[in-house]
Amino acid sequence: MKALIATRNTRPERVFLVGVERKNHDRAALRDSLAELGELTTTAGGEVIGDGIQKMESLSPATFIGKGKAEEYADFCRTNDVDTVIFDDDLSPAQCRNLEKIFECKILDRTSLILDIFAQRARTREGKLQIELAQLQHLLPRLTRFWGHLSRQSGGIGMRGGEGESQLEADRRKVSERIDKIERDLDAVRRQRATQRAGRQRSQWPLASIVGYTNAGKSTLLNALTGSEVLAKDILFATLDPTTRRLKLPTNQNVLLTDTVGFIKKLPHGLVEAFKATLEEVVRADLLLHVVDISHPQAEEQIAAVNTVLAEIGADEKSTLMVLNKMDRLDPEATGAGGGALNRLQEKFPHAVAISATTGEGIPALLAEIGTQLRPKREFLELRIPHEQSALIARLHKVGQVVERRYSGKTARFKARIPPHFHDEFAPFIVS
Ligand SMILES: Nc1nc2c(ncn2[C@@H]2O[C@H](COP(=O)(O)OP(=O)(O)OP(=O)(O)O)[C@@H](O)[C@H]2O)c(=O)[nH]1
Ligand SMILES: [Mg+2]
Repeated sequence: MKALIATRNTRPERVFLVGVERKNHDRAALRDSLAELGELTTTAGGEVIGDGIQKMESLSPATFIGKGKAEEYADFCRTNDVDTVIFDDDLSPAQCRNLEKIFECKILDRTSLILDIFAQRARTREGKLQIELAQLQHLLPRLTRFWGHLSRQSGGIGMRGGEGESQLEADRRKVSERIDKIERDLDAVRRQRATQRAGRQRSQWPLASIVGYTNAGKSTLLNALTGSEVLAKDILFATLDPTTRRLKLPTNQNVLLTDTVGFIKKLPHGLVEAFKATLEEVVRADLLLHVVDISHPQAEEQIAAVNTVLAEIGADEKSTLMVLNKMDRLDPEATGAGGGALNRLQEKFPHAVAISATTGEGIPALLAEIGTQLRPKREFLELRIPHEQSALIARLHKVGQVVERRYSGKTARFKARIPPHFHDEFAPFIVS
């Protein structure tokens, strides 16, 4: 890691946050979003000095917020010695440049901040390459003028990350060469990964992936279930690179369990794109364990944000087990925020399992549910059953999933999926 936070030896970077309240939008949600932006800032090593919210009907193409408001905030920032202003929404390169002229300091958006944190966390070669690619693609068009300014500051939030930083100084041709090179390198890393995966596939163990909002307790759960020691910490995006461990269920069934990067609201699309390979584990999984921090006041919004990202990577139709974590933090008597959410979620997801990854409460029930969900796949059969065997036909509909039926002709014909242990019952009627 070349540049940790630039001001480490003096003081943390002083940051001002800006959010915009649009017509018909929920003010509380915006407050939460800004609070989260504040957490992200702290995680990146900055210190939040203040924030501002502007109400707007439509955004300014030139300066995002109104020009007058920008000047007002700029005054505050000058008086309070602010180094960096971070917007909760993505800015266009032109907006960045214009705002920079008004504020006369570094302007970042939520995406740049998240990219910065990812750059700090990346450990594996693949993770580093992916993040560098996303950084080059996002930051490059936004760094025309203020790069000179940044190089004097030698880094700081938004600007760390080995090669990427030095390359940004170079001309655009060099940068696009660098992008090509990273893409080639990533290709090689991914091929290697595919080979490893092929090895695993031969083992025929089902794959379960732990997904969820950042800081929900995914790594803690992996550790609790498999006795491994993945870093679990009360910071956002502690985990970036996936870890897979074998889990042996009480039924002796083996499962491969993968812990991976957490999701967040407004996760930059470029980053999702860049992390597609890492997230392949999620796409290929037979079962998703969606871990929710049930003690978080925004638990339900976080579930929605996770589902949005799952849809983006094409994993929204997977069978998913909801894991309501951090139960130990709920007051058992609570009828307040956490308790209410728990009831609602248990109603919405009847198979949800409530656990505490730290105390171990609910883990046996979770293991049992994983076993149930990963029972061998259903068998696809074509059957001909005489009409008079109505009890058997009724039974087929009860235990199996009938996908096609034809009652005309001497026998009724069905195409159906049935659990393998019912095979014998229907065996006499299977069409070869
Ligand atoms: N009280 C309580 N704390 C928990 C529980 N599970 C996890 N934590 C804490 O929550 C914090 C985040 O846990 P992690 O396991 O790192 O969360 P994660 O989902 O892997 O987070 P990222 O990798 O950063 O996305 C840590 O401080 C954990 O100790 C729980 O059941 N109860
Ligand atoms: Mg983690």
